[in-house]
Amino acid sequence: MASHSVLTILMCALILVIIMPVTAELFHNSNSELLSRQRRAVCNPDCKNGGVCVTVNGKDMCLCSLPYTGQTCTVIIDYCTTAQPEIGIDPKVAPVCLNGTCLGTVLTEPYFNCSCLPGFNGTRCENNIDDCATNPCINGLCKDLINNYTCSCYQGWQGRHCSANINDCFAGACLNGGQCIDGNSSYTCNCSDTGFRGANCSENIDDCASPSNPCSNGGVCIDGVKNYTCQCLAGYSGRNCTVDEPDCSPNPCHYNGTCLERSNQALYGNASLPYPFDGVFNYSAAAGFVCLCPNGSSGNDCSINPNDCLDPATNRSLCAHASSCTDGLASFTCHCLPGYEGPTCSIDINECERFGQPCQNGAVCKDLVADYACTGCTAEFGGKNCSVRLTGCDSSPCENNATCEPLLLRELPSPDHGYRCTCKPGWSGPQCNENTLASFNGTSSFSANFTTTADCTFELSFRTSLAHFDLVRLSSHWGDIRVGAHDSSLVLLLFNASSSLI
Ligand SMILES: *[C@@H]1O[C@H](CO)[C@@H](O)[C@H](O)[C@H]1NC(C)=O
Ligand SMILES: *[C@@H]1O[C@H](CO)[C@@H](O)[C@H](O)[C@H]1NC(C)=O
Ligand SMILES: *[C@@H]1O[C@H](CO)[C@@H](O)[C@H](O)[C@H]1NC(C)=O
Ligand SMILES: *[C@@H]1O[C@H](CO)[C@@H](O)[C@H](O)[C@H]1NC(C)=O
Ligand SMILES: *[C@@H]1O[C@H](CO)[C@@H](O)[C@H](O)[C@H]1NC(C)=O
Ligand SMILES: *[C@@H]1O[C@H](CO)[C@@H](O)[C@H](O)[C@H]1NC(C)=O
Ligand SMILES: *[C@@H]1O[C@H](CO)[C@@H](O)[C@H](O)[C@H]1NC(C)=O
Ligand SMILES: *[C@@H]1O[C@H](CO)[C@@H](O)[C@H](O)[C@H]1NC(C)=O
Ligand SMILES: *[C@@H]1O[C@H](CO)[C@@H](O)[C@H](O)[C@H]1NC(C)=O
Ligand SMILES: *[C@@H]1O[C@H](CO)[C@@H](O)[C@H](O)[C@H]1NC(C)=O
Ligand SMILES: CC(=O)N[C@H]1CO[C@H](CO)[C@@H](O)[C@@H]1O
Ligand SMILES: CC(=O)N[C@H]1CO[C@H](CO)[C@@H](O)[C@@H]1O
Ligand SMILES: [Ca+2]
Ligand SMILES: [Ca+2]
Ligand SMILES: [Ca+2]
Repeated sequence: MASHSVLTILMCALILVIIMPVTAELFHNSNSELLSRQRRAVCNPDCKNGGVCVTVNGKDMCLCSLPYTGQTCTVIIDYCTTAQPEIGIDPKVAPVCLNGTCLGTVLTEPYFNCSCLPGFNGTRCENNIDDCATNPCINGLCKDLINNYTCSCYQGWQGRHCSANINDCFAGACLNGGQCIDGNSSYTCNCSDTGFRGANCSENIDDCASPSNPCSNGGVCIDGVKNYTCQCLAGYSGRNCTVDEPDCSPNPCHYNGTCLERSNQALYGNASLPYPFDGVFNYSAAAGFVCLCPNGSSGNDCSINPNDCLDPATNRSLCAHASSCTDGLASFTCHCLPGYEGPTCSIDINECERFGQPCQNGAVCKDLVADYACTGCTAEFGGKNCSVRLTGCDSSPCENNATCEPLLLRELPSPDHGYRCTCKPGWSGPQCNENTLASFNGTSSFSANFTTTADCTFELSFRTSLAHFDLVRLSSHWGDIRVGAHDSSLVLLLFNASSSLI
């Protein structure tokens, strides 16, 4: 009965606590002071475990502190099954340990001890532990489970923790040798050094445009892979067409013609120069050269040189007297043979005049070709100029009344004199001091006896003053053979029956 009263009071207090906890605490304290004052007067029984004895309606009773109950507060309340309305526990509605097992009563609040199932914690195992708290999903969204979690991976990732990157690269993903770099549900291509660009390295980088056309002098650029080729216009060469090919070196113009290089832009726009320099420079017509030919030559390279040696009318050489001719530029040169002069060798040099009438001692000068002759020189003189007095007979070398004729054997470098003796009959030899074997005048003969029968040589020397005579005459059946003189020359004359002279 007593305990019932206590419970009623406590129930009343607990209701107040729920509504207004601070007030309830105050109430509880003042009530305790009241009770202890009353107990100090007379209160039995002896309350254990911190229970307080109070007198209610004249009856003493223990006011136990939790979790104890009973008359002397020695019974422990089983809070695994006891409702605790003040903290919302009602085993009739839900177990004390929501996701666990209640191990029993403990002395401190909340007076029960829950052993939680894996994945739960909290005093009543009411908390499903957040297994995602440690962010186990590296590349995905975490879903908390009971003592577990699942990861829902971002695109491109896989694995329990979404840590495995799905290789998005596939064969042929990057073209032209580009390096595929796996990404987050994607791939990228590293096109560097391939000469291509674009997402898949499919776009050939225009090397002709980076940074500008590399082909100089009008060359056409052809894009390659990491490269380009220049198609140079004629007259230019080199990888970039920067080499202006030398067209005037060495000078292609003959006869020292002036060479104008068509690639020399400074020459253009000059009305006094021939085509194309009178116009505007054009790269596509910059190959080659133009020759300014000296007078007398023509042609692209001044190699045409008309032969000025020929008379256009007769087509014969303009150089007279068989002289040779050298063609020049609008000119010709005659190379005269000795004795001729003048531009066309037409002048026969009068050597008599040229040498100042060289003939002396009354001789007359006669002009010859490249020479002269002195005619009418008296017997006393000789030499080219009739200037040498002949002294060969001065010493009277001819004997026996022979006639002496002086001779000039050699004029230069110093005169060499000689003589010729014309012997009287009966004499011979250079000085006419040798007897002849015989001499004839008119019709006479000479015979010699030979005593030998062996082969012998018969040598006969003779001299005659006759212009015509027969020295030997042999007659035979086929004709005559005559050896003799004819016009002062020794001749062999053959006469036969039908013709007089062979
Ligand atoms: C955890 O407790 C709740 C509420 O009592 C219950 O619905 C659920 O089934 C429990 N889970 C397990 C794994 O016991
Ligand atoms: C709850 O029970 C466990 C296991 O028996 C024990 O280790 C723990 O100390 C208890 N808790 C309290 C508050 O008594
Ligand atoms: C449950 O446990 C986690 C760590 O294991 C802790 O951070 C959390 O505060 C606990 N929750 C409760 C209600 O005890
Ligand atoms: C946690 O979940 C995974 C699947 O998500 C499962 O394979 C694994 O066995 C679970 N672990 C536990 C302890 O239940
Ligand atoms: C992957 O993509 C998602 C969005 O789709 C992004 O939130 C995440 O940070 C990316 N991860 C990496 C490693 O780029
Ligand atoms: C691309 O490739 C080049 C060489 O092939 C390398 O030097 C560079 O670091 C790479 N870039 C990236 C972003 O991988
Ligand atoms: C061609 O031009 C490129 C770029 O303009 C340059 O790097 C290179 O040295 C040039 N080559 C020659 C042979 O001039
Ligand atoms: C670029 O092309 C030229 C011919 O056009 C060639 O001679 C050269 O070797 C090429 N260079 C490279 C790096 O391929
Ligand atoms: C060309 O001219 C130079 C100097 O003007 C000269 O030395 C050379 O002999 C000339 N050559 C010819 C073939 O005329
Ligand atoms: C030859 O004889 C004749 C007379 O018979 C004579 O007159 C003449 O002088 C002679 N001639 C010579 C060269 O002796
Ligand atoms: C050697 C000789 O016959 N001498 C003669 C030369 O001629 C003269 C006369 O003309 C004679 O008297 C010589 O006897
Ligand atoms: C000139 C001379 O001596 N004549 C002689 C040649 O020989 C014959 C006969 O042997 C003589 O009779 C000649 O006198
Ligand atoms: Ca050139
Ligand atoms: Ca000429
Ligand atoms: Ca002459």
